[in-house]
Amino acid sequence: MSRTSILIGGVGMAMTVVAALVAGGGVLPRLLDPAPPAQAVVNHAMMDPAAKPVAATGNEVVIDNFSFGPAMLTVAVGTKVVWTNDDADPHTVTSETDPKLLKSPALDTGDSFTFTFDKPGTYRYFCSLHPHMQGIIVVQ
Ligand SMILES: [Cu+2]
Repeated sequence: MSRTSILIGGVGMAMTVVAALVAGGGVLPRLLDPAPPAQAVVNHAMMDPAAKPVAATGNEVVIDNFSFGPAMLTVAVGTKVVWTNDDADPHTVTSETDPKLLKSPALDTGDSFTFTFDKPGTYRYFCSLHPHMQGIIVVQ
């Protein structure tokens, strides 16, 4: 065996080791990847089975097409939540249980209702005009 072929063999083995590290570790290519666009990150998070619950954040619920969106909203204690009716029909925000913490008047198109949640808990509500419309605010 010539000196050259030994050298080539050594290089080849070194490259095999690197390839195995890359394939097995998975960390190196991730670090080298350019940052994906923001949209891709969101999609990944939504599809990642480990990323749950998929509770929405923010403090706004939009009423449209006879539904509350998001149907489930998680907020921190002290958050003022705003419901806005973007639907053509009037709707209400009404607690499911008594005493009714949430008790909005009928909200016409473009009307808003706000409520500040001071205590942690799970608050279920519905529209008293269309009881099949239901939503949940989780206060943590
Ligand atoms: Cu309604």
